[in-house]
Amino acid sequence: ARGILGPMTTTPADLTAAARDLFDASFGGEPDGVWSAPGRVNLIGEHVDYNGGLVLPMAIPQRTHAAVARRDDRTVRLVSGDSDVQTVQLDAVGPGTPGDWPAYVVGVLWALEQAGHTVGGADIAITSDVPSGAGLSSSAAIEACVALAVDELWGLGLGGDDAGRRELATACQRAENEVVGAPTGGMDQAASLRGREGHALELDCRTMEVEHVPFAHELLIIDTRAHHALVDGQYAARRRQCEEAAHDLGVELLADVPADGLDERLEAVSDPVARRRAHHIVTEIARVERSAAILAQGPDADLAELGRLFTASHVSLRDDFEVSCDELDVAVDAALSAGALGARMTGGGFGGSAVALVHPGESGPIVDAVVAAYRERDWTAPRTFLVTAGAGASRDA
Ligand code: GAF
Repeated sequence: ARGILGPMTTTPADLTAAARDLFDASFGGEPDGVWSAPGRVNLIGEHVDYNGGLVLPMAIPQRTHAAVARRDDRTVRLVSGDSDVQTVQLDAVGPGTPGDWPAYVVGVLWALEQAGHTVGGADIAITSDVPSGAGLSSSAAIEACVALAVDELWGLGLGGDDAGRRELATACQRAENEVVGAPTGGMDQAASLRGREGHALELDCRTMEVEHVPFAHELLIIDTRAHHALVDGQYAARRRQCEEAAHDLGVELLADVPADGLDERLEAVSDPVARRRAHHIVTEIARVERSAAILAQGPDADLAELGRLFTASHVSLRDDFEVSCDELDVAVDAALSAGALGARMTGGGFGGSAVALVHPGESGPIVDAVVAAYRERDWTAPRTFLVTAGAGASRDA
């Protein structure tokens, strides 16, 4: 019994129709439109965004769809495929309120108001095939499709170009940081709103400037289905350790630390744990730069070298940054033994997904090897799927 491979069982058209149906069943009638936004996989550059370095994510074909109608009051009614209708008053939204998934939706409205835009209430029905809790940014996908819908329905004029989308991404990140209370960087929201089909996003997280790099290869995503506790606390702890190292090194951001003579430079970091965290960040940024140079070679790109960089990134995340877990390590090791060019955990870690770079048409044995390794350990079977770079957020209907 293989993991799920190949085409998705739902299509974007199915999900658009499902969002309309859910809207009608929950609120009655037609929405003003349906908008969608993708999850993302990060090729390389993990935990680098909040350290101001370069990252290389891409949008995936899996998307979250929102059927939305504008209201004349300040009430937001929202429903998703697996929850009942919830009602939130916009004036009650703020740091920590509301809890749970509605925070990702109304947090965006709140953040846009905080940025000086005029928005109001809405009825919102959400459907999605982005696996949640899988490290594939289902939360950024919700934020991004809601942001694009609100932008259009209130005439904010931001969704039509990259500069405007960058502002929407900032609002989405602020919703997540301040309303949800997760101290993330801005990579995921940028990938979801600014991604381009067939391209990875070379994102400079200091300036939030983007370059779209053609990337046509298929990637194998392995969702370990491991969801570890304490994730939020651990993520925040990593951020603090990076800030501590930057402080000891006398720089604002770890992206300011040159990679040459690193071990000597890092002697200035007094805490050995913070030193290892900084070692990961500085070496990871160098790996992203090399990966970007490889992708710039286009069809002649040296995929074997890119694969080695993937694997080195995993080792560094496992040993220096300590955000991997057994399920991710086993997935990576099994994929490599079965012939993957490279493999690594992707996203925040502590569970979630691994990504493997594979020769075209050769993912079957790799999936078999990962599934067998999980079966041997009596672990829940992983979910696997092949992806190519998908499009950023859009209006669909
Ligand atoms: C999560 C965060 F949301 C991102 O901002 C990023 O830090 C990532 O973990 C790690 O690279 O997805």
